[in-house]
Amino acid sequence: MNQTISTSALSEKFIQREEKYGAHNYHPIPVVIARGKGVHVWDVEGKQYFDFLSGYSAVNQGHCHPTILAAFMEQAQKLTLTSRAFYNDCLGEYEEYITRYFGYDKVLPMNTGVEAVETAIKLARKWGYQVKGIPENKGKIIVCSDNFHGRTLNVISFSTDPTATGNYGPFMPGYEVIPYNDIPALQQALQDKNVAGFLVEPIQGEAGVVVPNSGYLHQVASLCKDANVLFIADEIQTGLARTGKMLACDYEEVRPDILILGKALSGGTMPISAVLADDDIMLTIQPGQHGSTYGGNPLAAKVAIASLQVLKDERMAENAMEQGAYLRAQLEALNSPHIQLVRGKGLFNAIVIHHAEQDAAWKLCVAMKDNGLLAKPTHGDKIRFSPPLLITRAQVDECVSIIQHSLSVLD
Ligand code: IF1
Repeated sequence: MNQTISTSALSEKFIQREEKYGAHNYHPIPVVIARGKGVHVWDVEGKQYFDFLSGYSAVNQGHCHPTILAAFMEQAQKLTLTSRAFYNDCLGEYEEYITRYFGYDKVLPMNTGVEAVETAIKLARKWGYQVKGIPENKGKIIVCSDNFHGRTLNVISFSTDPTATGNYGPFMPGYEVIPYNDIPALQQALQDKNVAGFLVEPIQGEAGVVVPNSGYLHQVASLCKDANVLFIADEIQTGLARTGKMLACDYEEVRPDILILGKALSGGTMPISAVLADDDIMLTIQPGQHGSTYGGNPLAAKVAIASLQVLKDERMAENAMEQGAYLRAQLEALNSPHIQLVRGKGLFNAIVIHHAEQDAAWKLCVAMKDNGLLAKPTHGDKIRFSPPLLITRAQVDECVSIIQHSLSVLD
């Protein structure tokens, strides 16, 4: 190793190179990660951290999970992509596996989360015209304020976050925004006979882990059913054991008409997303009417099966439930004047910072980084705490002690 480069200077080199050659669409915490294993990552200087972001819940199974990597490497040496112009010998196995896993007739495989959201909206519109009988081009989708469903022009068309939408217009029509967690507003919006679907996050992520009232999803499902409107759940972030159940919808035993999954479907190894629905909805899309070059590729098929299997085999939902409750209790027990609120379900949590300084959450995240724990502020005063789902109780203790120690920067 070059003796003249101090450890922080090494990180600085990586950071400056990204700054110079990469678009400035992110403002990362100043840490350069080079390796990951389970709940830990290591920076280029070899310093170890707990990962409390888990790639925005893509790494629920932990970094570089051996079973997922084994499936990846085995398939990568045989066949990676055929396109959907031909059949491949993995896709059917995956389709059968995931539809049985979640109890739907069919799956439509895509890559990124936002592509799956786009797919769900296209499905809802087609169903609206072909099954429900909505007049041509009148179809409407209801969404919630403070939603986050991705970053395509269509999907930001119904964002209420000016940072996401500023100077990107004109936007796509056909959406109505209602407040989140507001049943009367939904009832009102459902009066319109041209509504095809209601798209909702079971817990709002980007808004700062906003958990709706108990019973909300149940009422949503029943109101949508009564109005002949599709209940579309974006479980891209809340799904796959993150919240302590396989799906956040399982808490209220509701079954969305269209279920959207992404992120942890690959355990963080590649972009894999999926839309699940029954035949009356899914078969409204016919050959040539939708697709993707990479969607349903054999590598993704094998990786997704392994990623789902690992969640069950290692009881990750159960562990998320147990460690999440413990984490929230321990954070509350800190009784810190700087923590206004601890909220979440399972290992999908956030703290709301109470402090006069605007950048207090950022400062705390930098202090936690220095002390060996990585997290990122969202919407200024909130910090998400979502470690990989295999975290142990002893590790939670260690993390809470790091957080406690770090909070002193706000004194
Ligand atoms: C970024 C947030 C998390 C999502 C839900 C769809 C998507 C996402 C519920 C789109 C993506 C990510 C993307 C990431 C930041 C991030 C995020 F803070 F913005 F809200 F995770 F909490 N539906 N969420 O959460 O999935 O196309 O990205 O695969 O920087 O944009 P994608």
